[in-house]
Amino acid sequence: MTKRVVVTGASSGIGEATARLFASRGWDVIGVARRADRLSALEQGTGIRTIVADLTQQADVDRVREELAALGPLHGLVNNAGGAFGMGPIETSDPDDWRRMYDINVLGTQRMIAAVLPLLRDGARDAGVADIMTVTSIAGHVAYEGGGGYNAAKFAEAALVAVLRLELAGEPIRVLEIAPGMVKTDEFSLTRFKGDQARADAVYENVPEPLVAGDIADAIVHAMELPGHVNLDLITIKPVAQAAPHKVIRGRLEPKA
Ligand code: 8X3
Repeated sequence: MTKRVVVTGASSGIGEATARLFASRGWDVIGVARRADRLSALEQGTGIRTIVADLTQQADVDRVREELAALGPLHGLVNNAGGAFGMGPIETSDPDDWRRMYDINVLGTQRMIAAVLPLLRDGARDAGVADIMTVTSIAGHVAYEGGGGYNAAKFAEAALVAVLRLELAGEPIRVLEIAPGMVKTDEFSLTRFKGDQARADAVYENVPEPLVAGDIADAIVHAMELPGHVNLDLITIKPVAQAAPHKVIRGRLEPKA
């Protein structure tokens, strides 16, 4: 049986890598994102279908639900769309950045879950299990200076996942969270620093092997391909060089003499 999965934020980074990996492993994949040009590139040669949508807009999410309902049962939802805007202290943060972060990281995730739960229940009937995987962050679990609105949004998103797991208890639906630490992608830090490439590059400077999008995709697909009774629940994933959001080693990792 071919399983069907929806991946949000599929136009770049973790979402794109996850959509591609699922497709290469035989899943029927629908990628959702705002940028049409990137989504058509994702479709080329992969068999991935895409839907252009902004998950901060309820009308877009309603359209996504209609398009998905026409395809049939759904076996997985990967809530990956999100991001950080700004990294200033709370005292000087822009509330508009906070609002945008809450809107996409928290409300976008809530909207998608609400929209596709009936289809996931069809998938669970069909395959014995269905999955809701949400990509949060270590910033959803550990506060750090400058984390401000991103910490607040990701803590809220992690809380949403925890509540959902309680509310869906009794159904064959796994509620999973993956909380990545430092992942070097083209856009995460560039977006956070509003296009300042030098500041974005400095985040990863001399860090021995930060994670890359493919590492997170591997973990997501692994978790969702495990036998249906096994729930990885909360996956925290960091490069070895990162002990905490605020403790990152630069230079070589070496055993002590
Ligand atoms: C990104 C990880 O450490 O920058 O979600 O908060 S961190």
